Amino acid sequence: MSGGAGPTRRALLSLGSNVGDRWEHLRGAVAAMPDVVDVSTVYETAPVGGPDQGPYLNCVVRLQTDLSPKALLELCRGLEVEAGRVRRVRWGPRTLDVDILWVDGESVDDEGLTVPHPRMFERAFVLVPLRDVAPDLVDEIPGGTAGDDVVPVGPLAEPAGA
Ligand code: A4P
Ligand code: MG
Repeated sequence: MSGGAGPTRRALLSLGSNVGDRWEHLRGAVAAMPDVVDVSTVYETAPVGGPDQGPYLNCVVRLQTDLSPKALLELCRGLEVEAGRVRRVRWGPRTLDVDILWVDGESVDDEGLTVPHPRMFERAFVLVPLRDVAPDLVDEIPGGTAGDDVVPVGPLAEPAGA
């Protein structure tokens, strides 16, 4: 897929949810995504930044796609709308956040879109699931290990009923 003209390349998207049926928000988004080739384990993670808020479920999805970074951002926004996301505060609680982490060979720094994601290498809730599906991007980086703040829960296909 998906309608673009270029060759496909690897793209990595990060998903997070800490409001409502967190499993269903992640599962629904992945089911609606084109070109998915791999999905990390789902992790329960302590919130980083923002107001006092509940724990997140986070995962990372690997696509093999010809969609441009801009088209991927539109895809991410559409999935967030589908999950009923309302933006109130930065880093605040959300039904679904979908961020573009990385697209092979792409570097974008526009208003409204920065790829690679500027904070991806600082955060265990990104690095740990990213290692599951793209270990080459993470192996040189400290901090990408599961711990008290990032706990594996299970594969997306077999929710633990959380
Ligand atoms: N934007 C720019 N670059 C990108 C990109 N590569 N991918 C713009 C997606 N969006 C990108 O995002 C704000 C704007 O970023 C968008 O309009 C888009 O054009 P947002 O989703 O509205 O707001 P946000 O997510 O609150 O802000 P931000 O800065 O993206 O947040 P972060 O850094 O992603 O952090 N703790 C845990 N445990 N798990 C989490 O998933 N997430 C966050 C959000 C904070 N703490 C968390 C988690
Ligand atoms: Mg976001």
